[in-house]
Amino acid sequence: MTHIAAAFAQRIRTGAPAFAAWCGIPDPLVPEIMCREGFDCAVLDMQHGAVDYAVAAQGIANVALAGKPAIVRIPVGEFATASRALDAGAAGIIAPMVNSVEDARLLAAFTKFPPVGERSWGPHKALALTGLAPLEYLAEANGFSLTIAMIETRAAMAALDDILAVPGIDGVFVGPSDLSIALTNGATVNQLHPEVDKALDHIAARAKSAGKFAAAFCADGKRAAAVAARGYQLMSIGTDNALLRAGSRAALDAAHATGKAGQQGAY
Ligand code: 3PY
Ligand code: MG
Repeated sequence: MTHIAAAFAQRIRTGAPAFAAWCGIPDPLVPEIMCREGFDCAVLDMQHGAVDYAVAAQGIANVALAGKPAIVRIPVGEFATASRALDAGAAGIIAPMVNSVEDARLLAAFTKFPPVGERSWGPHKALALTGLAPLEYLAEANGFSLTIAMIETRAAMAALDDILAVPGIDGVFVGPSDLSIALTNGATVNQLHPEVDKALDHIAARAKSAGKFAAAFCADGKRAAAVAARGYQLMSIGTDNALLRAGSRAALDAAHATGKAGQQGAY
C-alpha cells in the first residue's frame, strides 16, 4: 500500500492543489485536530512558531493518526534540523530564506541521500510511519521527501532559476510577508502588494518551466483559492493562532448578539 508521504508527494507533483494547516502553537494535538477537520497536511513551524524538535516529532506522529502528512519549516540555515525532521517522519521540509544556489545545495545535501545529497542515515520514526524496510526507504526517500526552498528576498528572486535547477530541490515556497518587505525596500509588509502578485506569477511560471512545483503562504482561504488558480500546488491558510483567534471572536460575537436579542425579547 502507498504510504502517506508518497501519496502526498505524487499529489503535489501531479494532482489537485493541497491546503496546509500552518501550526506554530507548541502542542502536537493542534495539527492533528486541524488535519481531522480536512486540511490536506500540516506545516509545523520551527522558524516563527514556538514548535521545538520534540513537539515537531510528536506532531508528525499525531498528524499521521489523522491519515495526513506533516511538513516541517526549519529555522533559517538550520539544515541539520531538516535531516532530523525527516528522520522523525516529516513528509517534507520548508527552508526559509534560501537566497542563493549555495543555500539550495546545502538544503538538498541535508535532505537527500547520496548520490543526490549527503543526508545521514537514521530514519528511526520514518521507517515506522512509511512501513518501509531500510533498503526500500533508502531507495525511495529521495523521491517522496519534499525539499522546498522559500523564495522571499530579492536575492532569491535573482537566483530563482539556479535554485530551481539544483538537483534535490523539489519545489519553491513563497513567503509573501518577507517578499513584500524586500520588494518595497522595507517600506511595508503587505502580502497582497502588487509587487508580490507580480512575483507570484513569475515564480509559478519559472517553477513550471523547471518541472518543479510552486507553493505559498496565504492569509486566508479566499487568497489560497486565488493562488491555486495561478498555478500553485500547495497553499497554507492562515495560522493556527489566527484561526483560533478568529473562531473565538466569531463565537463571542454570536453570544453577545444572541444575548442582546434575548434581552430585547425579554423586555
Ligand atoms: C512570509 O510570508 O515571509 C513567510 O515566511 C510566511 O510565514
Ligand atoms: Mg518569511
